[in-house]
Amino acid sequence: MFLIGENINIMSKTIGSAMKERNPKPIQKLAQAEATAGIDYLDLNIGPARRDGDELMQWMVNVVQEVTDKPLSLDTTNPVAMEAGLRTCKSKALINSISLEQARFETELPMVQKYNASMIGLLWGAEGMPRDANERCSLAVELIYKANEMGIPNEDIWIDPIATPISVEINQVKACVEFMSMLSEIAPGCRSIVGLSNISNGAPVHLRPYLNRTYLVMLMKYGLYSAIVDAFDPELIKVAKGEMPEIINLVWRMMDGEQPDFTSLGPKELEYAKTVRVLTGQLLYAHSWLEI
Ligand code: THG
Repeated sequence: MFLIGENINIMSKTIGSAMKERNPKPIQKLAQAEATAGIDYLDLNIGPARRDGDELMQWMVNVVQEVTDKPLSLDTTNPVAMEAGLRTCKSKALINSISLEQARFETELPMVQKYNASMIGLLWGAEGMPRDANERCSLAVELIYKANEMGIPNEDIWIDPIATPISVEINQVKACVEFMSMLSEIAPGCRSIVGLSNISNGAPVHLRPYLNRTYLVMLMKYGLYSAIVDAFDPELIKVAKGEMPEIINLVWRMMDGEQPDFTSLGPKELEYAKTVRVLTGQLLYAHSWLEI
């Protein structure tokens, strides 16, 4: 499993102001910490970057490349900034992301070719968020077709079905898992990715890791290729690397319909088992789900 660190992000207070002030130190410190934590790619999220976006992205890429050789995932809605970043990357970059919004794919699909990059194909349609797994499939087919037409091979397309918060709606949480189980059939050779922390948006901060970890294991059942994650959750990284096989086994068995005897489970197993119940919709989500 490929892990992409989410932490260099304009939404973060320290990083946001470091970007604004062009102060490299906090950004470099975070990049090094993510690399040490076991992350494979670093996501650089500069947001819409309407003013001086190209200069900012180029500066960010240079600042990060001074301290690490990790490949970069570039996240901005500004295509001029995207191209400036791609020009500056030393290793094969990942464009985060290209959707079916016309303005986006018309300008950015050619960049995948030109810079020999990979792309995240975000399943966001002309009418916004897909409502279920089938709509995700149609969007995936359409997007892959357009990319293939431009000469982009499937292995450079990382499909993102868009993970959504459990605190908002369970059906979308299930649809994302269901889609993942269908992807290898509809798009052989394509890769997959999710923004994992989306699942726990709106949950109390100290409880977010339980949702993130369990949802990751659930998606891994269907061969999830990569995830954008919080680099500073060591247990998440462990489980992603397959280092907790007994936990992975328990989650997968529950997804196949097995109901384990909760009184026989250890405390760590219980955390995951209880969280599977809410993420599969067997139990309605409430912030107190671990106490039930
Ligand atoms: N798909 C793709 N890209 C994505 C997402 C996706 N990029 C953005 C997002 N979703 C994934 N990245 C994050 C980054 C941060 C958080 C969630 C998802 C987050 N941050 C904390 C917060 O906002 O409360 C803390 C921020 C801080 O202070 O550091 O939750 O789905 N392709």
